[in-house]
Amino acid sequence: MSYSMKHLKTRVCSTLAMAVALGLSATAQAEMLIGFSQIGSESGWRTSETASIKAEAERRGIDLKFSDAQQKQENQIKAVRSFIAQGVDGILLAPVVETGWDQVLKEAKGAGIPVVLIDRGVDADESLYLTKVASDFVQEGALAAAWLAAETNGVCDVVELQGTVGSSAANDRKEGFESVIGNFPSLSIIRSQSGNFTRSGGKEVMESFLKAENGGKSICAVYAHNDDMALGAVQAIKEAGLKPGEDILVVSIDAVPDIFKAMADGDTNATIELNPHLGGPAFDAIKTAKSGREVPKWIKANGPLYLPDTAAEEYKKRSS
Ligand code: GZL
Repeated sequence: MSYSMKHLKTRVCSTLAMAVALGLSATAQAEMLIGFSQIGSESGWRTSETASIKAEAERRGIDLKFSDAQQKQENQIKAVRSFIAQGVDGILLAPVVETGWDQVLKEAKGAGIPVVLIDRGVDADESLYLTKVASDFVQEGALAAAWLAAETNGVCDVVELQGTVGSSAANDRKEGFESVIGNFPSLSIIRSQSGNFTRSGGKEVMESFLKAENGGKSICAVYAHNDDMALGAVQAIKEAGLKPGEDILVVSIDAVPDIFKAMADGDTNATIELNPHLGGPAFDAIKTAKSGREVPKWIKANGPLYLPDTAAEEYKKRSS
């Protein structure tokens, strides 16, 4: 082998060795190793939540192992078991539905690994998880209903686009909305079905409601458990020859950038903000627990209601 080839080989080997050493030292320096089982990417809000949590982990020097469950609980359970096997310092779990978590949460607890529920809750003993970092969905549903009652003087036949069946977000947003409209005898939900938090799901279900309700003429408003379904409903209402935001009022939750564009265009009427920046409080909770200090069982992250008067400005702020 010629000198230059031999020299080149030595150079490549020493560079590789240095890269490995640097890589190992970087891993060794990671503040924490955290597993994150995310539901999927079903909505604009979910995508921004994932991006925010990844960015926060990066900023803190946390080594984040990410798993996208494609909205399947069995994939989330597999991911949590894999994180346990990796001996992570903590687990973030966004539970797609409320039930079926006891066994895997017991396994994490048995391994001494704290689990932080992020964005949604579970129907399991509180002792099985460290804390829940999430909004109060009941309050969000109640706020949506209070706005609609004020907007319609308590007289409105509403169709409801529910979120994922069995999810705490859908269950609680429905509960909150119904708790308020129960005070208004002429404000009622005439049809309700899940659009699974997706834009296409919202459009399909709204099309069926319009067909069933005299082309939509007997529908006063649509309450969508998230903005993506509301935007799908807006498309269906337009295709039925009606004016969304006028012929049929539209109220939803999440406050994603596109809903502010729709509001500014007069197609929707109100949205309630759902904070996607849940990584910071979640990582802090794990650190607090590891230092032996108490963590509250629910770390709330609620947001305000937005109306068309600030929509253009909010859209500009959020889409830049
Ligand atoms: C609620 C969250 C919901 C959002 C949807 O906190 O779980 O799931 O409202 C998302 O956009 O799909």
